[in-house]
Amino acid sequence: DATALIDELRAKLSPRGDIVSEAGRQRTIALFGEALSPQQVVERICGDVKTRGLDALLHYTEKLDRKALTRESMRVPAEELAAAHAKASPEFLQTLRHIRANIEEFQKAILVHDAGVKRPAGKGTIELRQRYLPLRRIGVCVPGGAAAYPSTLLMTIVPAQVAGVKEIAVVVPPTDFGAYNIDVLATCHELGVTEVYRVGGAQAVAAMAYGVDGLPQVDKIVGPGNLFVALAKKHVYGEVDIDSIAGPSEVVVLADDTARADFVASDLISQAEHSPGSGVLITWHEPLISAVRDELTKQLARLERGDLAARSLTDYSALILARDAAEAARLTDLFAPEHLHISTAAPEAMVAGIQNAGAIFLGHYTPVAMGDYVAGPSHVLPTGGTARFANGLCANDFLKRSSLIAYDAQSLAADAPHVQRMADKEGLTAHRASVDIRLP
Ligand code: HSO
Ligand code: ZN
Repeated sequence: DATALIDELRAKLSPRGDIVSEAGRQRTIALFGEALSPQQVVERICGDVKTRGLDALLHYTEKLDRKALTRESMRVPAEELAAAHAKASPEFLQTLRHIRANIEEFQKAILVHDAGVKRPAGKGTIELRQRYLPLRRIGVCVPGGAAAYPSTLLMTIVPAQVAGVKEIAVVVPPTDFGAYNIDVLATCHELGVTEVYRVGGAQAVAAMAYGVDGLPQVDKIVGPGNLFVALAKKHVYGEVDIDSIAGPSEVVVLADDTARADFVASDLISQAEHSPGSGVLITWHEPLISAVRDELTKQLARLERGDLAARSLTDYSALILARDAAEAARLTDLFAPEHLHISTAAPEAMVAGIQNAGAIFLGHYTPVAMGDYVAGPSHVLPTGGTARFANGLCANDFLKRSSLIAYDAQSLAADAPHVQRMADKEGLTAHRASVDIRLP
């Protein structure tokens, strides 16, 4: 039964911090002298960074990432960023600029602006306004374990810059796919980011949340990461703001009889390639199921990361036959995917019936990769079923708002009776007195 299958997939895909794996047992015993769950590991690391600061950050970087760094060497020197940029090919730089311009265009278009009302009251006026200002300083997590992600730099930093954020710190693990990756460093330089730190994991999140010597505290932490990064962001939330708790990448492909099996298979594999990642096909056109299954086998065999994608597809994926389009939409809402690809003849008509999806890709010629890399909306999106209530990252997430309220003597007098009555109800006499004292 499809509903049960989706529940089961959801359970497998949500980041779980309470499970102690055998590998985890061994590693945590070596590090902490006892077996701990990922959740407990994160609590230890964050607590330690909070109290011991830089020493703890460097200690965990050495133990977990096998890199002995210092206050100075944990920060990528400006010359190294410039050198990486100088070595970048003209084509790569052109692509970075093209993508940056696309993201800027879209994020500017959706940026919210100050708004308010002028309300006449008695012989006076009440002026109300909502004012938006950029956050002062943010921290960006960039993964560096399984692959290098210059695209994630673009998809987090450009929206922040559009919002007007001036100080941006990037943390990226000290790995070949991370802070020693020339494309990652070149992208930082191209975006004008000068603060890049060779730290990752829960310790990097904690350092940015609490601030340590050499890495000042930020106001908000964004960007994806592994389970430890996700749990650490959840842990420090409240001390700083965070974007969301990111889990494995997911796509649901909704397909009708106009969908090509080879296209659909390529879409499922592309998110599974993130490893772990999930690809779910939901169709009401029965022949597509076996056609896609055959295509998956064919395409996986010739892919570079085919074995990784294949493992994800066996563990986290499904090909689901729905009764009709309406049931397909209902199952999609239940799964609440990070990405939804509507591969049907009239995708716009289907969109109207779907409530829960982080990003929606319309039509046969809009694979998720277009959004992952080039289109303009951020690829940092709600996963794990959180699309039920959470949103993809955008420029507005880097703004904070204050409400501005202004009365004059006349409008104060006009509204005074309402304050008096409410203050009396609540028994807060000083509130009332602060109005009474201003009345003629
Ligand atoms: N699909 C990923 C983003 C990404 N894809 C980065 C390629 N590079 C999460 O939405
Ligand atoms: Zn992707």
